[in-house]
Amino acid sequence: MSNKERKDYIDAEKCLIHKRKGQTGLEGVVSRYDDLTKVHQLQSLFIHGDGWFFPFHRLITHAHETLLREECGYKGGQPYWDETRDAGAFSKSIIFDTKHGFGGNGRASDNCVVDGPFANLHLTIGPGFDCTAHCLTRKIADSESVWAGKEHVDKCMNMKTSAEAWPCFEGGSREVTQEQLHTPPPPGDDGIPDDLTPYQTPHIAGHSGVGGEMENPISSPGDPLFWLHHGFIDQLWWKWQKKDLKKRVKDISGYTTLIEPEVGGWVPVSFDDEMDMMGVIPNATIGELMHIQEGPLCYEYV
Ligand SMILES: [Cu+2]
Repeated sequence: MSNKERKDYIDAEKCLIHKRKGQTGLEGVVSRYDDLTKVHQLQSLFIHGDGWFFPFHRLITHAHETLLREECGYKGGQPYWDETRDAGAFSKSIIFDTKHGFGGNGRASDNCVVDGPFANLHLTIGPGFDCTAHCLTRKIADSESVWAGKEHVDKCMNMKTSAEAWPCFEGGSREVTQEQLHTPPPPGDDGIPDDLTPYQTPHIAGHSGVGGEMENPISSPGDPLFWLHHGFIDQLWWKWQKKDLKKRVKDISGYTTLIEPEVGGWVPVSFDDEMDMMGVIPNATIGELMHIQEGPLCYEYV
């Protein structure tokens, strides 16, 4: 992106944060930007480590792009961060440029970001499920960012089914074997799963490589880098789908929740499951979100 394009995008983001009021009325929400963080925060246990991960994050990233365009006059598209280029060396990435990028690492004393366009950004949602006033934090970890590297992406890209590819991209996911579909995992004491895939994956790399707010699986959209990271992850999913599109727009795996359901038992994801945007943009079903140019979505990756 040219410096002008970068500025237009960041200016629109600042408009959502500072000039547009939140409309959901949910706890902790002040700005229109907060509405998005809130939609993610409240549903964290249903949109990570399970079959809703890919479609939910595809829709909420689209919601973000929609708000930038409709409410802040942005004319461009949602950019993504090709993290394969910076894997292992996030700290040197131009994305953290203080003039044309997203600002740098958090300061040593408290990890607060104090330079760039989001310097001293005041967050009211998070950390985690809390709604406590705090600063935007980052703690870049180059060693964690290694897992966004091409060899790790390629490994997942070459997997043939969503049951293999999705946990490989996401990490921390509960894989679903055919056998498990008929015999759900045994009840755990604390509801925290112990049969998850490793955390060393392209999706986790972006979160823990940036660190701070981004590393919080619940309130991570508080860092505007979230959208560039999830644009990257969505672009990888689409690239994987396109390798055998007819088959893969019909291929989704996993359960509808990460944790032990209190009632109803484990339910495999369905194309009829609705992704809830809490009024920010219209909801959409997983079936409508499998293709990025059909149904409510209309975009392309360049
Ligand atoms: Cu998420």
